[in-house]
Formats: sequence, C-alpha cells, structure tokens
Amino acid sequence: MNKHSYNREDMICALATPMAESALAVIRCSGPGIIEKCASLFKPGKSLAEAAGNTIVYGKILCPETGRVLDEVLASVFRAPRSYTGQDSVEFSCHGSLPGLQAILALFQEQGIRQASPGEFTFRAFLNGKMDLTRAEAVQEIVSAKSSASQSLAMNRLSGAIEKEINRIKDDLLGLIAAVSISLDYPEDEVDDKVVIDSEKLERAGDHIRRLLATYGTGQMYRDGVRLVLTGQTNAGKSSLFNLILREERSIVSDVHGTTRDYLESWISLGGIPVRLFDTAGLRDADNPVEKEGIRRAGEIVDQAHIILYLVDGVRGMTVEDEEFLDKHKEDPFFIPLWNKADLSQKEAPKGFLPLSAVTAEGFETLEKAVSKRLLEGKLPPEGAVIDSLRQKELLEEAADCLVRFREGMEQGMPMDVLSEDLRNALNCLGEITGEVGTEDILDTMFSRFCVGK
Ligand SMILES: Nc1nc2c(ncn2[C@@H]2O[C@H](COP(=O)(O)OP(=O)(O)OP(=O)(O)O)[C@@H](O)[C@H]2O)c(=O)[nH]1
Ligand SMILES: [Mg+2]
Repeated sequence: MNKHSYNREDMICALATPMAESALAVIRCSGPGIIEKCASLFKPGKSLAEAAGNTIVYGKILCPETGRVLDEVLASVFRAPRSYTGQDSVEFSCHGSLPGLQAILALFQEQGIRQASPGEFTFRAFLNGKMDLTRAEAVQEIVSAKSSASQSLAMNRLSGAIEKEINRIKDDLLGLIAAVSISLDYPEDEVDDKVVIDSEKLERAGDHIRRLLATYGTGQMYRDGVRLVLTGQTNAGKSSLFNLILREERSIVSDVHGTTRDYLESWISLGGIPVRLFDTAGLRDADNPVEKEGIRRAGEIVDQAHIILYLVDGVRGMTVEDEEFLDKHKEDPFFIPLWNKADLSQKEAPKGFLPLSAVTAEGFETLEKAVSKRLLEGKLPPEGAVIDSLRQKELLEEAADCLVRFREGMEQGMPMDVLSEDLRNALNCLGEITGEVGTEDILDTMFSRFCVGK
C-alpha cells in the first residue's frame, strides 16, 4: 500500500468485484462524510442521505453537473461504527457493464472520492479496531483460498482462532511478568530472595507456542497447495496421466520421445486439499539444448515436490535409469512408483509399484486413493488455530526463543531485571502478531498483497 493511504480520514472507493462484464458489480465506498457525498450523486439523494445504517436504498447514480444517469443501482448504507471499515460506508450494487463501471468510478474520483489502494478497506478496519492483524490476514486468505478446506481454515482464522490462542498465551505471560515485577518493585529484604515463578504457566505458554508453530506446515500446505509432480523417462506416459487427472487434453501426448519440454502446471483439489500438479520433461540423456534445459527444470520441480509420481513404461520395462531414480527415492514416504501402460504390458508390476493405464484409466482409482491417503496422513487440519503466515511463524519462533532464554537464565540464577526483558520481548512478539504492537513497515507489506476493494 502507498504511504499516502495511511490517511484514513479521506473518502475512498473501489470496485470490489472483478473488472469484467457480469450481471452485477459492487463498488465500495468508505470514509467520513461518504454517505452525504454519495447522496449528492444519487437520486433520490435525500433518501440516501437520511437512510438508517444497514438499509438499502434504490435509485440512480447521476452526474450532478449534467444530470446524466450513469446506472440504476441499489445502495447499501452502513453507518459508523457498524460497518466493515468502522467508518460510514456505502456499497453500490451496479450493473456489471464495463463502460458503466468506468464512468461511475471516474465520476467518484472527480468528486473527491479517491481510488482505494489494495487492502485499504481492511487496513481501515484494522486501524478502527474492527479486527486484529490475524483476522485481517485471513480476509485475503479467504479470497485466495484454492480449495474448500483452505477456505474453511481461513474462515477459522477470520473468526479469531489465532487471536484467541495468542491471547491465552499472553495471559500466562502477563501473569509471569506480574510476579517478576513484584520482586523488582520491592527491596530485596522485603520479599523472599527467590521470586516464585509459576512454572506451570511458563510450561503452558511454551507448549501453546510450540503447538501453534507445529501447525505451520499444514497451514502452508493448504495455502500454497501440495506440489504433486509427474516424472519418469521419456514416453512413460506422464502427459497422458496429467490429462487423465485433469480430465482434459492439456498436455501434448505423442509417441515421440521428448515431447514435453516446458513443464505444465494446474490446480486440482484432492479430498479438499489444493494440489499443484506438474507435468515435466521426460528424463534421458538429451543432446538438444532445449530438451536439456527442460530436463534441468524438471529436476528442480522434482526437488521441490511434496509427492512424486514416478512412471515406468511397463511395456519397455525397467531401465538402468529407472533403477537409479528408484534407488535414490525409494525411502521417501511421498514417492509413488507407477507401472504404466498396464493395458499393454505382458510384465507383472514389480513389488511396490501401482499398475496403471493412463489410456484406459485402469488402476486410476487406486492411485487417487493412494495419493489422497498420503496427503491426509498426519496432515489433517487440527481443530482450532492453524497458522500459515511466515510473519506469524517467525514471531512465534522469536517468542519461543525468549521463553527458552528466560528459563535458562533462571536456572543460572541471572538477576530478575535482566530476565524480565525476555518475558517482555516474548509478549511483544505476540503483540506484533495480533497487531497491538507494530510498525508501519509490516502493515505496508501486509496490506499491499490484498486485492483492491478488500
Ligand atoms: N497403451 C497405452 N499407451 C499409453 C499409455 N500411456 C501413454 N501411452 C502412450 O505412450 C505415448 C507417450 O505418452 P506421453 O503421455 O506423451 O508420454 P510422456 O511421458 O509425457 O512422454 P515425454 O513427454 O516424451 O516425456 C503416447 O503414444 C501415449 O498414447 C497407457 O497407459 N497405455
Ligand atoms: Mg510428456
């Protein structure tokens, strides 16, 4: 977000739906005085100006100078503080006509309603205390969720799952800080020389932080998707399987060895988990520099894979290269070797291989089940809060380190005034997660990732 948008007292507007031809489109406006301003561009203006909060007014948007009607709309009126941003707001449901929307937005800007920056509505909601930072982050995650399960995890965060968990940890830390402060406030001879630290609280705070941290891997998986990569020698049938999984002819299939050069990528959902599926160049000793580069890239994709499906051409049988690849990856729990072309092959699938035909789809259901099972093994979203933001993870790690330092210092008999710093730093980290403690830089980078209109 641009620095200028830290001004939260001016009037802003944005198209909250895609700039595309559609049945309806929503233009969102917010800021002090926005209802009166919109009423001056609306007929019947008085009805809009006097509308109660949470009501809808039917009317027309018109240019006050020329009287030209730009659209027939429904205006939803929200009065501060009972609105998304906490400010007076109006949301216009317009016809989804591109020229119409452009004309309305141009009129609003002429009339002093500034085009909002990405995330600015949510930014104002945060500044006005409508939500903490973890909920604000969840807003964008909901918008960009790739599967139903990712969306419901983000909904969980939006309803404050992380904030609640963090507040519980903060309570424990505050209790500990209070105990330490008492010892600092009184001269040594008035209190016992040993500060009594509630070790149960300290333990519990550390446990909760570690538990939240442990959800990061799962959270990431639901946010970024699982990288499922098809690899194998040329002509093994990777592109055929890619198309079968997508149920569309996306990748070129041919009996020429080395057909696929650039890798292809597509999103699918398996058991609610978003999956990024990759088709890659077949592995072989290639002379052609373009093919060579394709194979190098395939190697990179394989290195970043969460699940590898390795296809062997069952008609051709195992090659030395296949053996080498299998040897390298066989211990990997997310490695699934496939014996493809089972419809033609006379040879039995070797032990550990799933027989498959990418042409007749024989064995495909078993493969889908095997992949889903591996995806879900130990990766089911835990009840409650799941973090998926690197920012949150790093702050939690820092808080966990502070608590470890505090405990070690205590064991070494370090003075309490030094030790209490660790507790305060841990508390600060948690405060940064929810946004009570923060810098403009964090806000700047965080909200700039949002869509305009959010
Ligand atoms: N009968 C039969 N033919 C298959 C099967 N899978 C693939 N083929 C054929 O094998 C040939 C190669 O298939 P592709 O899917 O292009 O193989 P690939 O692994 O993507 O090959 P490269 O892109 O060259 O690495 C094509 O003629 C496919 O029709 C299968 O399960 N059964
Ligand atoms: Mg191919």
